[in-house]
Amino acid sequence: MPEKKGTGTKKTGSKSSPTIIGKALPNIPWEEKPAGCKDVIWRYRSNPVIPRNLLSISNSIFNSAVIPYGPGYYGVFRVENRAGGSSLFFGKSADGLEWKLNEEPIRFTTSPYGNGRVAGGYDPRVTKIGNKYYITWCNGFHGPTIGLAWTSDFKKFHQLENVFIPHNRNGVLFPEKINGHYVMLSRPSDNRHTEFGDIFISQSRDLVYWGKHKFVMATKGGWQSLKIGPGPVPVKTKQGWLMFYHGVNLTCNGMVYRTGAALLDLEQPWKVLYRTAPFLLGPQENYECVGDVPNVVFPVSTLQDAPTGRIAIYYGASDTTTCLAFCQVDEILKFVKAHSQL
Ligand code: BMA
Repeated sequence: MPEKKGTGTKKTGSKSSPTIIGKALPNIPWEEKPAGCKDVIWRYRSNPVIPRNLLSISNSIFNSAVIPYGPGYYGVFRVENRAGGSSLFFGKSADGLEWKLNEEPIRFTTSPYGNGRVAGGYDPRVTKIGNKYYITWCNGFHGPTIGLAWTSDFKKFHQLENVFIPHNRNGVLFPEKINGHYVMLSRPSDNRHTEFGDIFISQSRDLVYWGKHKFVMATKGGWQSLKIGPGPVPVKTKQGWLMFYHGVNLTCNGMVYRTGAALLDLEQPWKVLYRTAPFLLGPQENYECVGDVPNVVFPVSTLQDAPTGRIAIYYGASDTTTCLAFCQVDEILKFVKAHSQL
């Protein structure tokens, strides 16, 4: 039946309908862009959010994933202890800014590799799909590969089989099934400080058997010339999946890690619609340039508030601390499109 005019039916495509397809998060950690700032991503004034020595045993706390839970936030943190080991720790916060971390690493209640085992490894991401929170991370298993576990309460953690055979890093699960498949971005690597790396996508019906592997995007000139890898869980927008990623170049002083953004097709996320030629965030502040690994900005998770388009990005700084930055979705999308080079 044709809609009658002027009956007050719901407007579609109105200017005010939010760009982010997702939930409201009214208590998202947020700071307005400082006056005079010309960048599309700006830093939290009180960075770092988490100092390296928050725990008595910690050498550094960085590259960590945060997710809304109940009225506040939960997170899975990469903690390097003072013996040089790296494992995943659980933490919580009421506001996303002040964090309390457990003193002990996460242990898997059930695991195909041995129940009760410590969650060793690094660079966790957390993705909510349905009622479960999935953790993907770089798991040591005859070389780095992608580990996978789930929890519904952050008290009991259940490890599943590793996703890939070595060597692979940066496994990032999309926050919903696409065409009936779980979909994961990753970056095949080697056993060392890999000097290559492109982004690929893999699919699974059951989170056990992975296939339909496809190429997504490769390195490019300048700041992303050595390797690239997916960062936070992609943000669903009306214009595509917004994927922040890290890009690396090699200098006479070592590797420099910066952040870019790309827009992927909603239905076929291996299709890149736009991709920034300039980086959006790079090591400039002292805490990003000086630390255990200098000149590293490594984005790992985002929070977003759909109605306002606010995005908070958690990133690791110089492999030492956890920091926070902010952006507005419409401004990012405009920038990515205006400066795109595929
Ligand atoms: C990558 C990972 C990251 C780290 C980065 C810079 O290979 O190990 O955890 O932040 O190197 O050292």
